[in-house]
Amino acid sequence: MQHRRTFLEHVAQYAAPEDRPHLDCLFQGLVRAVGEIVYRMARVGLLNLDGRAGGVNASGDDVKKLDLIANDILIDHVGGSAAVAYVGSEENEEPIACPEGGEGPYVFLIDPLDGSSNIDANVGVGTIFSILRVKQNAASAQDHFLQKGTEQVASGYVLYGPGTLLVYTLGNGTNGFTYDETTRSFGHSHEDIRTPDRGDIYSINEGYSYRWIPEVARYVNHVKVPRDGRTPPSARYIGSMVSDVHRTLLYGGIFLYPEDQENERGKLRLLYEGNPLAFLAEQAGGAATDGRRRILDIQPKELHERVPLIIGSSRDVAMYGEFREGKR
Ligand code: AHM
Ligand code: MG
Repeated sequence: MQHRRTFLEHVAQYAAPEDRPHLDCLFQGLVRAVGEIVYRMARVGLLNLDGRAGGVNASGDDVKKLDLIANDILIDHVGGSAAVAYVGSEENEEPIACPEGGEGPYVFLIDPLDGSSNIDANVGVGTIFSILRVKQNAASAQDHFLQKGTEQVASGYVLYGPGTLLVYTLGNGTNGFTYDETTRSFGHSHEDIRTPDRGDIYSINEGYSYRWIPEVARYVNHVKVPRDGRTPPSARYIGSMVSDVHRTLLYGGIFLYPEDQENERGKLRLLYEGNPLAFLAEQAGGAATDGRRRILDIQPKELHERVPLIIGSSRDVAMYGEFREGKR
């Protein structure tokens, strides 16, 4: 196999000099954590890590589901690095203070296993991460996390699919790497990902159409009809957002998880899902909004706050905005 630049080499080349040693330390922990998750992911049915887990095994030990195991692995390996002062996770109510990284420059945010309800069906799932700097004069641990997405030092996801991919940005483009279990490293496989400015795929849970707000219904009805001699659109909704967003970044189109008549903020979390994916999308030339505002400009008020998320090709996201604002 051709030798490719590794993920850690890429970070060393493109991170700002003051961040380089700290990011290297953090990402070494991430690569180790991914190795452990991949090992288990490939053996879910053999290690009793599927939906049947969650009780007590024959030895009386707690059997944890893979999303909780992934959470523990990431907290151990990344939270255990000297670069990380706090970890915030979709799985934990409160921020976790990291003794090793008490003086570390970063807070690390994770959705440890997004789409985990799909694991039993062997569908691709993902880990989403975001890195912020610790705040000077923070009033509380939570205060470190309540920063706009524009403040992210880096973000990314790991997609556990037929291959394991890591896609990340430091704010100078979006790049993808493929995991090689034999060397336990990621090789550069997707250089400078660019999302087409328009796409032919829309991705939304149509099962919720009974509770859509009228603006969403009008938009979806509009995109379904081929216009201007363009390719007829295709619907694709895996229900595992990292897979859906990864496809959208590569092929173009739009992914929508909007607010609806039952959930006025939608489902997805601003800090653990919205911000990191929005940073990646923008760095690939795409866009991400809540329908009205750029995701990265939203000032978070709570650690687990939810946000409508519309992400993908810039022209498609802009057109959704026109429908959402009632202009069309
Ligand atoms: P999770 O973080 O609890 O896994 O929820 C997020 C997931 C996304 O991966 C996916 O896009 C969405 O939930 C699917 O939700 P729904 O079944 O409501 O369409
Ligand atoms: Mg999630």
